[in-house]
Parts: sequence; C-alpha cells; structure tokens
Amino acid sequence: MTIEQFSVRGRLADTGEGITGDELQLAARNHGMPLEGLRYDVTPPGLHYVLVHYDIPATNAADWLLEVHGCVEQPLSFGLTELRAMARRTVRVTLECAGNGRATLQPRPISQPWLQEAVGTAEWTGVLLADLLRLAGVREDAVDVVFTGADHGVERGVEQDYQRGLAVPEAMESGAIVAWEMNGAPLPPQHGYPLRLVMPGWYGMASVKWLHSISVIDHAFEGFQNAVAYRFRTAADDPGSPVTRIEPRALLVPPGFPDFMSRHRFVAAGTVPLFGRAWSGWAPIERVEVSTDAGVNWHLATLDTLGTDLGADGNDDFGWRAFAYDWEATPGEHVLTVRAYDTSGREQPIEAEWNRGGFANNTAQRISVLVT
Ligand SMILES: Nc1nc2c(c(=O)[nH]1)N[C@H]1C(S)=C(S)[C@@H](COP(=O)(O)O)O[C@H]1N2
Ligand SMILES: [Mo]
Repeated sequence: MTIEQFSVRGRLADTGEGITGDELQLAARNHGMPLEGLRYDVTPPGLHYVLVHYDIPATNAADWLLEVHGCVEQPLSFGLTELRAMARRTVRVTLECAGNGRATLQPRPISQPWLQEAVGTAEWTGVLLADLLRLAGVREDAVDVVFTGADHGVERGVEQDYQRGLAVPEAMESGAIVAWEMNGAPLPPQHGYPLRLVMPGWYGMASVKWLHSISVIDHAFEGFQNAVAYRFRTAADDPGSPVTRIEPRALLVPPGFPDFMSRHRFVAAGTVPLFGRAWSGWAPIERVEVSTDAGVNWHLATLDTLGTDLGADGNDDFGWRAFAYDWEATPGEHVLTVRAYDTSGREQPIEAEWNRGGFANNTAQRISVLVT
C-alpha cells in the first residue's frame, strides 16, 4: 500500500449506516464541551472542545522558534522570551469547529462526528499577529500569509504539515493573536503549546496550533486545508467556496437531569430558569429566541450586557453572550428550541442547508424534556 491510496475522497454514510469505527476513533480523541460547560463565562481548558487532525506533537517552549519570512523586508525569528517582552493582548474568543453539527446531517459526511458540543470560550494572551507582520515589513507583492503547525500527517492521501493560509488584509485586520496563554496559563499541549494562532470570529481550522512558521507568499495559498478540506460543496467535484467565519448559534444548558443513555431530560413542573450562550463570528448577537413547544411559539430571551472586563488591551467582541428565559413548565413532554440572530441580519435556521463536508451546520438545538 502507498500513502496516496489512503481514503482519497471524503465519503457520505450510506442510508441507515451507523457511526463507523473510524469515526468512533476520532470521536474518542477529539472531545466536545459537555453542554453544562456553557455555564462558565470562560471555559476551563479541560472542558473546552479539542480537535487535532493528526497527533499532538512533542514541543518545548524553551527552544521554540517562530519564523516570520517570505515576502517581508526583514525575515525575523522569535523565541517565547522575545514574544513575552512585546506588547501583549488578551482576547476572549469563542472557538467552534466548522464541523460542529456534522453528525446530525442526512446524509452524514463521514468525518469527526460532532453533535453540537464542538465549542468553547477562552481568554487567549499573546501578541497581535499584525504587530509581528509590521515588524517584519510586509512587501508590496504579498498576497497570502501561511501558518504552519508542527504536527504532520496524511489526509485523503496527501502527506502534509497542518497549514492554513489567510489573505494579507485578513491577517492584518482581523485582530488575530499569536498566543502562548489560555486562561492565564501556558497553553495545554492539546491546545497548541507553546504557541498558536487565534483568529477571532473564524471557525477553528484557521487558528493554527503549535505554530512555528508564518510565511508571506506572493500568490494565493493552495494548501490542502484551504483548497481541498474546508470548502462548502454540494458535490464531490464542485470546487466549492471557502469556510470562513462562524455562523450564529445559540445553545442551552440542558435543564433538569438526564437519562444516562438517551440524555432525555426531566424537570419538575413550575418555573424552570433556562440559560445558554449565543455567538456569531460575523457580527454581535442581537437577540435570542426560545421556544418551549417545538418551534410553534417563540419568546425573546434576556441577553446579558456586553462584557468589558478585559481591560484596555483586551476585547471580547468575539466571545459568546449569555441569555436567559424563565420557562413556566407544565407536566408532559416538551421540546425546547433556541435561535440566535446577529446584527448583520444573519439568523440561525431551524434546519441548516446540507453540504458535503458537513460544515457550519447551525441547525437549531432541540431538547426533549419530560416535565413531571
Ligand atoms: N496545527 C494544527 N492546528 C489546528 C488543528 C490541527 O489539527 N493542527 N486543528 C484545527 C481545528 S479543525 C480546530 S476546530 C481548532 C481546534 O482548536 P482547539 O483544539 O484548541 O479547540 O484547531 C485548529 N488548529
Ligand atoms: Mo475544526
């Protein structure tokens, strides 16, 4: 067998085909955030979702070097000590995997089988990517900026380092951070120790972990993760369009208590305080609606005020917002649903459109609850 022969094309599950062994293997490595984790403004690192395409590489902060090179006036390299001496920022960012919701699509794209838990919010501390690029001096002929991680693997027959490209304006103006801290502590190994990119508002794939190279190039980046993997396609041979920013989504902390196997919920009749979080990578959340009768009637949830507690050098423009709604629960079976709307006019659909990679499936959450 050769490397090129390994599953060259993404596959869709056959009708009625259950989760495969390959998918289970991925699901056991890459965990989601249990939805009760929505309670925390900032997700404790052990609860934050994790997605790693290949293996977590062996890395060391003491001898780590970040190279900034290519179409720049002055190629530079930075150790962690030098980066820590620069002007730092802390940003509160909600990261979500572009594949979140994939496993509920019909037909199901075979890949990491996320339900709805591939999300988390952390405070990332580092330097502005734009500051590093300005120090090196981006040349006139620059087109894209390529970020390379230290992890290596094979994907659909292509051996590669994990790499993503961004257009120069996105790299300069998106508020991206090259971070060495998560929630005030060194990055955990699974989140990119010792250094990662954090692209606020973008689906997780853009936030390259174990970052060791930033290369400015004079042409459009055609690497696998941009040109092949993260694209909205309806057919296998469709060139598709790139997956970029996060579509609006609201999620509730499932109320009451669960059944072990089915996760069906139970609450006692009376006032049930519902609580959740909503986010969008396109624009601030404008409102969240809650339905307690499977989408027949909708009620406005109360939104928290925008947080401003990160100090002068911080921002939380791309962090989730809390919402709450008091449900007067009457005995019987109920289906809870929530939808988010952002100020750009994007609204979360009851049923999102299908695509072959299973990306950006922000179909509204449905929680079945038996009120006793
Ligand atoms: N080097 C590297 N960076 C990576 C990945 C990876 O596999 N390798 N996975 C990406 C994807 S698909 C996601 S969703 C996020 C997940 O970030 P987290 O594990 O810190 O939540 O990291 C991104 N950065
Ligand atoms: Mo992802």
